Amino acid sequence: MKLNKLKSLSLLGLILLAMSAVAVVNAKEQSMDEMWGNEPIASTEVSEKLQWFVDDNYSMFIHWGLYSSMEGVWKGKTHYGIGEWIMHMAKIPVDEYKAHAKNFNPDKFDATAIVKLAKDAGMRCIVITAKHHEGFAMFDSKASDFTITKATPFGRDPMKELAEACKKEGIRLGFYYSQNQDWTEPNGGNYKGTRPEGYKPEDFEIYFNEKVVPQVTELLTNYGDIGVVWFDTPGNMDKKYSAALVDLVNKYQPDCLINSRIGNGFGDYSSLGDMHIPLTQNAGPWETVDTTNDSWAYAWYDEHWKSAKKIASNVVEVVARGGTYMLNVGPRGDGSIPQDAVDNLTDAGTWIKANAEAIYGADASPFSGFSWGDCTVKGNNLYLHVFDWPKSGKLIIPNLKHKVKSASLLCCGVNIDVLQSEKGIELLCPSLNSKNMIPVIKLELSGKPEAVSSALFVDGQYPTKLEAVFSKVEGCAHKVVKWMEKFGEWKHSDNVGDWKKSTDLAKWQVNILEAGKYNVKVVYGCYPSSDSSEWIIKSNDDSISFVALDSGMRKFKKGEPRFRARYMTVELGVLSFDKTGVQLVTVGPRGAPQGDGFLIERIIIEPYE
Ligand code: JFZ
Repeated sequence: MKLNKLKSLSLLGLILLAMSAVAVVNAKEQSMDEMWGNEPIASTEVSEKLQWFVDDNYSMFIHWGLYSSMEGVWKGKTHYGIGEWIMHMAKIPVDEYKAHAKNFNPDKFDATAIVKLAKDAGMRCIVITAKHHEGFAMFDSKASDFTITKATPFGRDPMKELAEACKKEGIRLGFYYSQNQDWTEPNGGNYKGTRPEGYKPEDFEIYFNEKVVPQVTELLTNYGDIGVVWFDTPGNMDKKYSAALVDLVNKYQPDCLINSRIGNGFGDYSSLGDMHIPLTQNAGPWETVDTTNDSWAYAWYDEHWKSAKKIASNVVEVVARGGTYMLNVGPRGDGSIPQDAVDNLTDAGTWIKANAEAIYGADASPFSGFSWGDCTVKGNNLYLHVFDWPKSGKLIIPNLKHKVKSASLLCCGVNIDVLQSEKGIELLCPSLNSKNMIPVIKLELSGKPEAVSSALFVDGQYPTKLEAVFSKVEGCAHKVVKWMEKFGEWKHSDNVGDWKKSTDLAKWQVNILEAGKYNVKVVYGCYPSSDSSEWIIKSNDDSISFVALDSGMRKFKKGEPRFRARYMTVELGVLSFDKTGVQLVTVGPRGAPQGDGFLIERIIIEPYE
């Protein structure tokens, strides 16, 4: 579906469509992100006011509102999905939702403890929901009565307390503000009640002038210096509104940043959606937003916590692609933060602080990631973050342009021996105690870290992932697939698909460091109508034919909740590489491709034992 067609749909339709329908898009077409306001910002320049953003690299996101007090439950029934959308999921009438405010008394809210957690986690900025789609102001506002100060027994202004605690501890503060969607405001975007008599879409302007402008002004004038106003889900909001908000922010706080979800191409940096860490670099300054579990807002059942190592490796992977990671916590209705989140963030923070040199102010890796981990760069230093320490004691890097002047462990300065062989450089890694979550090797090079080749290498030790995005395609195409698991829980997958002819091919350049036999796996999604289609994977010297099996991919059907993407990992068998050196691995159909689709996410080449 083309964007211009979508633009003519109503906002409600747009949101429902985005939340439910098929989201398979060609890399060239405009993607779902753009409708949510994740379209690229007009300028990719890093102006002076962006410097802290590109250097700090790691922030805390907080989703906290009236919805937090419902904890994923309405009238005894749990609604599985992102907790801040409970009003939508449970179809709560506007008056009942508003009345719930009298039960909201977050007496365990402790701004000092939250700021301490951010600091312990190694985060340098906090962005908190001042007003989410529910329309409830978590601050003292003259522009509405639906606020935490007026409508609850709590009566305090937690944004004020947080602003003071942040200032004291030197943590930057940002406010999330839902500028378009306001579910409890009769003229707001996606209002959940019955519109006032005679309502016209242009009446959005009343809501905008009477609520958005005064509230954003309050946030910019009553809470000291604000690092960022984080707007969200602009939908089809008119360009004049995005422009007016840019002017408003600039008027009161010219140094304050704005994210791309202000819409219409405005904003200082891009916010990527769907809790996704990209495999490739993006143009201009950008961030990935993600959560410590699955839901942004607290939901009682959500125990899918990211471990400390997962959090730390996500930070590394985002920095390695040149971005910033903003990781969310969802405080409970009483204001307290779940202990799992506290523990895991703190443990990851201990690692980040011990390896600060390789994180803060660090730049993107010249490589697209390694099987054992990832890299960050500062000056002539290359930092190897080894998620999976080599059992053989040897790490090989075949494609470094410059000589290694020194190699050591960042944590403790221990020297690492380096061998120069025809394969590249070999690092002789000592055995380590398991307390070092992600050992970092610092390589001081004779020049700025650069890769001489982008070929993915197969070293006989680690499995090599041939990701779809790294393939060259002939006839077929790169495809992004986005879908939701539980409601609002977006997933993202990069694929090769769109097979049309028997001659179509996806090709990966590989550098075989160790000749011999390898186990090959493929991760794919296959529609029922493509079940039994035939495929062939080839190395220079060998090939394996295989037949596709329905993996559970389902198109969006009326009456079903939404489109389903389901992938599976299948072992194909043994493939030989007789010679070392750079060569191709190819995949294509045997005969004419058939059915709705066969989507390859990656090929995995594993040592054969
Ligand atoms: C939005 C909100 O609706 C949600 O409640 C949460 O605040 C999240 C951080 O942002 O949801 C989005 C926005 C964009 C995408 C997905 C979910 N996207 O671009 O894929």
